[in-house]
Amino acid sequence: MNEMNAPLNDDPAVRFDWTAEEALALFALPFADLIHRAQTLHRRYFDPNTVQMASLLSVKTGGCPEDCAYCPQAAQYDTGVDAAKLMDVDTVLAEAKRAKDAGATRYCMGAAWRSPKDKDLDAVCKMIEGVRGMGMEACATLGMLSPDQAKRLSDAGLDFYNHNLDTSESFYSEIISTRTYADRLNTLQAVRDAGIKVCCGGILGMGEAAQDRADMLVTLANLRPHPESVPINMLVQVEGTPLEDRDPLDPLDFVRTIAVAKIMMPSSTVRLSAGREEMSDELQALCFLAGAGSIFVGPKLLTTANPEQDRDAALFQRLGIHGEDIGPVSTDTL
Ligand code: SAM
Ligand code: DTB
Ligand code: SF4
Repeated sequence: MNEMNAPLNDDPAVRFDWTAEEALALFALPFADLIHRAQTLHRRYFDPNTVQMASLLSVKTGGCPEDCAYCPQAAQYDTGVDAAKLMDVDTVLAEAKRAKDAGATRYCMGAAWRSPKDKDLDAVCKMIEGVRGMGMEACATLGMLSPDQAKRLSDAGLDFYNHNLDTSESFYSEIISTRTYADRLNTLQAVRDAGIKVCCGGILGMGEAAQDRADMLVTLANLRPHPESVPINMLVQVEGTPLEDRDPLDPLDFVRTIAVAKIMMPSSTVRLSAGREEMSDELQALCFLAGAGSIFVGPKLLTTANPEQDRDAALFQRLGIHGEDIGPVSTDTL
């Protein structure tokens, strides 16, 4: 098993009763103390010099009916992203094979849907079966799911489902009006009930307050078990979206959020997700020090740019990081 499930865990550091005050107190720690604490907990579960590399493919791009204010794929914003139909299964599997040959061990497929139609799920299930048949783990992010849909994905062999809370419940309504925070939590529950591992995190730099970052982490860390993966995205400001001109977040507050996420969910993989294209190598190094154990690789995320693989390879070499698919290391070896 790659990422350890919290119920199997008797570590008192893996808790589900976090308060916003505790989270804010972590954010307020001196930077060195915060990073030290996060890195110490990270080492309890992960090899600190190994970073997992995940590949991402947009299998259905653009034309989305939702109004997520950050998203270049929302049909109502003029962002230059053209709407495309769901890719055919063979094309997706040919791409997946290329990723596998390049060393990927997990393949993530994203679709710009509010929720999938049952007919679309037929094709997505074939994609999942194909990816699993190549010996890779499969991950998907397709929008909201009903319990029946989650069950179908589980039966097809889906390992992970990505569905982000994105921000705190109180800031959420300023970012998305077409669905509720409760809708998001219901999908997460359906995914969990279907036996699929949960990948759930958020976006920073949308104009949220420190309290919102703390509240989002409290909601995530009080899910029982914790999401196995926690993607922390830095907003990619896309022209045409309502958030194109947001004041950028202090990069050290981004690092702090990764560290607090790691302290609150130490056995989970915290993923340094969108926004790396704009980050310096030094900022990414701080994120790894704060406990980020995974990145997306390849020149494109879903529609926006991501660092070229040679830049990542050079960064890993400078840092002595080994890039691979990782799981938690045994605590008795540390
Ligand atoms: N439509 C599905 C959904 O919303 O769940 C799946 C795809 S959606 C693009 C996946 C995630 O990408 C979003 O939840 C959000 O966290 C992230 N994302 C989208 N646009 C972003 C941006 N401009 N900057 C950072 N993260 C972004
Ligand atoms: C996540 O939290 N970040 C990834 C993945 N899950 C699917 C997506 C980031 C998308 C950034 C905007 C884009 O490229 O369209
Ligand atoms: Fe659609 Fe997902 Fe983008 Fe929201 S984040 S507009 S649901 S693709």
